[in-house]
Amino acid sequence: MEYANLLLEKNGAVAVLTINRPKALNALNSDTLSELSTALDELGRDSGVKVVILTGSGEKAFVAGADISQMKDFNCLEGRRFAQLGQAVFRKLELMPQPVIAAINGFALGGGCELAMACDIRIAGENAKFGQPEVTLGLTAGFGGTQRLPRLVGTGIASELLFTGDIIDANEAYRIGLVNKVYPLETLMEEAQKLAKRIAGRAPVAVQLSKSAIQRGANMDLDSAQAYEAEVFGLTLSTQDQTEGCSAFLEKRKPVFEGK
Ligand code: DAK
Repeated sequence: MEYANLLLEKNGAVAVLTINRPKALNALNSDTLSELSTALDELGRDSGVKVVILTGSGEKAFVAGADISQMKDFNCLEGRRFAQLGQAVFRKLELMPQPVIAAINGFALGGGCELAMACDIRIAGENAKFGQPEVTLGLTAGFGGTQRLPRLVGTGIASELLFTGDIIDANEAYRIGLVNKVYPLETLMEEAQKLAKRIAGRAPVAVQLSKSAIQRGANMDLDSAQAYEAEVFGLTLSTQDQTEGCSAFLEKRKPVFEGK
């Protein structure tokens, strides 16, 4: 499918989804969010795709936020609809079967930081900048930032970022645990691909069930989450990949997983 504001490239088991509005620093307007929703559905249905990399077009921005030019004229109800659209798309990222790696190649501000936080793993270029500057615009974060940022970095640091709107660089983002790794921008996509291929080489059903246990378990109490983990673990024992993985270990050879 063709998208006006996205590029979707599938290469074997890894798909690269690029937000492609470089002139507006890849800001998210409602059309882009709707396309993102459709693209995630398409990828989620594609059993050939094992890992998705999400990035921004150009060398300056991952996503510089929700589109301020569109947002400024919203009335209350339109604002609520926009927030609901963004929240639904970001939740879709968390609940789609495949892991999603955010390759953050520049500004990840406001909705851009929130988009990165909805991905499973974040790696950043040295030029990346992060922040939730909504309060500088008279807004609150509207795409889950008040919820995901404290869960990722703790309430104190999240509150400071959300109350000040301060922008932090990639090293500070690494220090507070907002990103897993920082690379020179020139090697960011190569590193993202390496990581994606490493994950894609593992048993696909087990990887997807791990994602499900992490994401769904995060919203459960410990007992319910562990019960879900036990169900998920039991389910892996019904897969051919589990037989292959354990046999390969005992036979001292590399496993060949088929996602079955
Ligand atoms: N929206 C729209 N256009 C943007 C944009 C954005 N977020 N960010 C940049 N652009 C556009 C600029 O207007 C400019 O367009 P032209 O003037 O060329 O037409 C072009 O991208 C290049 O930007 P600059 O010329 O400003 O580039 P600089 O290198 O000088 O500065 C910058 C880069 C990232 C520091 C600067 O562009 C900037 O501060 N951008 C705004 C960053 C920001 O504040 N982002 C957070 C947006 S607020 C909610 C739902 C969602 C949200 C809140 C509530 N509800 C419904 C309740 C989320 C809010 C946000 O994300």
